[in-house]
Amino acid sequence: PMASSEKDAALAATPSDGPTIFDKIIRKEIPAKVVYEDDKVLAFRDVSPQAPKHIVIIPKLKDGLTGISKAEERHTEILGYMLYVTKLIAKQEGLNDGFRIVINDGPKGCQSVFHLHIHLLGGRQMNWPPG
Ligand code: D5M
Repeated sequence: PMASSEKDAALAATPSDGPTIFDKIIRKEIPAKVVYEDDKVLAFRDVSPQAPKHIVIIPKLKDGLTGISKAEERHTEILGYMLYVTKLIAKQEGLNDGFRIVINDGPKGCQSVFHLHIHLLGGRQMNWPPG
């Protein structure tokens, strides 16, 4: 289950369009375990893994995408591309028997970082319904 501190962090987080910790990761100002990078997206291991494999996939250009709830029609190309890259990473990570993709949005979705990101989770049996 999600550690309560993670949930508390999400509930305490203030939605904002300003820079986030992910900008520092993109600029390599703080270290991250990068598993995939190209000109449009960056993917790295989650610092607080909720599964044996837990990877965060982000667009390098936020372009107003603080979260999926802020998506506009101009974002459809990057959104589709992020899903495709997520599939490539799942394969790269050997998640051949299945995996979970999650996008948290807003306080009730436990979003804590306001730069759109896809969570890729795998390496164990996932459960449904999720917590
Ligand atoms: O997910 C935000 C996720 O970002 C959460 O699972 C922790 C992760 N995170 C936060 N800071 C870092 C750093 N510095 N490296 C790697 N991963 C990080 P949310 O969906 O907003 O709750």
